[in-house]
Amino acid sequence: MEWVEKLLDEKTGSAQLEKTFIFKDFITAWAFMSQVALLAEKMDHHPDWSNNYNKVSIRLSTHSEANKITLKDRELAVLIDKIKG
Ligand code: H2B
Repeated sequence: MEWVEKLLDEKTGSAQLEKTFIFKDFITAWAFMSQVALLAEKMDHHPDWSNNYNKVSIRLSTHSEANKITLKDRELAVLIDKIKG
């Protein structure tokens, strides 16, 4: 599955990139989240995300740009995909 661009508000144009990653178990999902967390901190760009056992759902947008999708979100998305492998 690819990243999906979801429009959140037609008036403001706020939107987010969304993707759900599925792993074999919780500990593998958590290892992935740990790597993404370190990357996000390095980039000063952090995901909104949730975890349910072996599933990690990630949403990316740029708060300082009216919660729109920017190059920073797209760059983080590419690097997250690389971590997933
Ligand atoms: N993460 C995301 N996803 N979007 C942002 O606009 C953002 C962030 N801004 N992480 C950063 C931190 C900002 O809040 C700090 C103050 O630099």
